[in-house]
Order: sequence, then structure tokens, then C-alpha cells
Amino acid sequence: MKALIVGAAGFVGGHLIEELSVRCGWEVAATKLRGERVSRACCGAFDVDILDEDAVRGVMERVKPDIVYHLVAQSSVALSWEKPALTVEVNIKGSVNVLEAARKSGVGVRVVLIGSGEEYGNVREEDCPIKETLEAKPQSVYAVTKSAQNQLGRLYAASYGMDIVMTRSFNHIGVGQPARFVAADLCEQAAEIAAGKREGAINVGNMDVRRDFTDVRDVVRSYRLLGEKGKSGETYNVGSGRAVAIREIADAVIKASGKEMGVKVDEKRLRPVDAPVICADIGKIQRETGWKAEIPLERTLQEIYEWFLRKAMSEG
Ligand code: A2R
Repeated sequence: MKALIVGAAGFVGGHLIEELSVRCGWEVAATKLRGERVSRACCGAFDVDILDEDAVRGVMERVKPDIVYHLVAQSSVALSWEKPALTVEVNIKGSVNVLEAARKSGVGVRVVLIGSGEEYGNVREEDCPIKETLEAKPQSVYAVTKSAQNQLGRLYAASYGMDIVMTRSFNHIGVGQPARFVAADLCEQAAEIAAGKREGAINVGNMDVRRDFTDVRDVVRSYRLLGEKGKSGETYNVGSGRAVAIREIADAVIKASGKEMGVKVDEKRLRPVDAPVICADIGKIQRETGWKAEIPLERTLQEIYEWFLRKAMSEG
């Protein structure tokens, strides 16, 4: 199997290369932005700005993949409010460029579009666990762009008979994730306190909200399985199917540190609207691919914490 990962230099890209190339022996080519680096497990790396239609088409013609994983995104919800036009451009126009390149290649390449659990919006408690059939009501610029990508994927599959599989991926966590995400943020703060780089407690936002967390290695395994077994034109939730309170994440991180640490609610971290619980129904992906998340949350948090601790110690 030959895969092209578009946007392979980000958090998920490195783990997906590992899964496809190292664990499963696929031939993997990758695109990145100029100046970014990708794993050496790739058989080829190409500098491609997703907004350059010709470049996207060129790499598709050169690599001739069986399957394309489209990971490129402006992936920050917060930045999507500050830079809505950029987010719309990269996430929607970029996806169109990938779909058009696949369409024009004329060889029936499979395209996997990575969407987000954010597409559902601030769901009501009674709608959890969320099924793929729930109406998407996106509540951020980022979520609107991912929902648009999903609709474009369905449109291209139905109108052109293209082979397109879509995900709605819930919170995924692991080593290498930037600290703007909650698990990485709590681990980084705990590591800095443990390393003596700062004093005080771990600052948190709303501790009671419950979210669905999955180790990124499980997530990329689901992407491989969806590439192999997903049905064209269909959307699949990717999550653990379990809602965990931020309070439990903080407790597990403190336990991982082996130290006494407090937590303090920081008003600035509270969001104006926060759904009390967001949790995926994963019946569809389980039935159709056999996938389910396997790595325990505590293990993932321990690894992320230790990664930040090594970083804090090495920075002195
Ligand atoms: O923003 P950067 O410099 O970190 O680069 C990101 C890259 N990217 C682009 N690549 C080509 N042309 C562009 N115009 C462009 N703008 C951004 O896409 C980064 O290297 C990559 C996306 O990686 P991350 O932001 O680390 O996202 P992650 O966590 O790997 O998520 C993969 C997918 C995304 O579609 C998310 O929205 C979804 O999974 O959750």
C-alpha cells in the first residue's frame, strides 16, 4: 500500500508515519511546509503549501498514492477566532485543492479527510454519546471549516463517485502535542513545578467538564483501519467512547509526578460556553473496522508528563 500524508510535520503526522511505515510496512510519502521536518521513515518528503493548487496536484501525480491522508489544517480553535480568513483558506480551500487533485488524477485514489468532534458543537447532555447522525452545529470558526470539509467530502463522493472516508476525531493526546491543549498544558505545568522552574499550583479552567480523550497512537491506528476498511462517503467518530472530567486528568497528572501539588481555578481559563459533557459514540467504527482505543489514559498522561519533565530539566 502506498500512502501520501499531506501535512505530515504536525503532531498527528509523525505518529501516522510511524503507524503506516514502521509498524505496518506501507510505503509512505509526505508533504510538509518548507522548513518543517518529517520522520525519516518516509520514502519521500515534498514541500507543498496546500494553497498552491498546482503543487498539490504535482505531488499527487508524482507519488501516485493508493491513499491520501489529509492532515493539513490551521488546527487551533483559539487562533481560528483571531485569524478566521486564514483558517477558512487553509481548512476549506486546502481541502478542495486535495479533493480536486485526487479527482483529476483519475485513478480512484482513496482520500481520508480528518475532521473533528468540534463539528457537533456544544451538545446537550442527553445527546451523548454522540452518534454521527447528530446534526453538526459548529460553535467556532475552526469547527465550521471542519464541518464544511466534511460536507465537501460527502459531495465529492456522491457527485463524482470518488472514494472518500471522513473522520470526526475527538480529543487526542500524546507526546509532541503543543501545550495549548488541556492534557499537554497540565502535564507541562506539573513538570515545571516538579523541576523547580516555578512555584504554586497547576492553573486550570473548568474542572467539571468531561471530554473524550484518546491516545494519538490509537487514533492513527484508527486512521489506518479506516483507510483499509472504511466505507466511501461515510463519516466515523474516532474517540474512546468514555467521558473523563478535567479534574480526573489533573489528578492523574499529579499522581504521575509523584509530588504534592495543588490546582487552582484561573478565571481567564474559563470559557463563556462549555458543554458539560462531550463523548463519542464509537459503535460505527467498531462495527466496521474492529477498532477500539486500547492505551490507558493514565499511561498516556505519564508519558506526556515525563516528556515535559525531561524538557524542563534539560532547559535547566
Ligand atoms: O501551522 P504549522 O506551521 O504548524 O503547519 C501545519 C501545516 N499547515 C500547512 N501545510 C501546508 N500548507 C499550509 N498552508 C499549511 N498551514 C498549516 O499542517 C502543520 O504542520 C500541519 C497540521 O498539523 P497540526 O497543526 O499539528 O495538527 P495535528 O494535531 O497534527 O492534526 C492533524 C489533523 C488536522 O486536520 C486537525 O485539524 C485534526 O487532525 O484534528
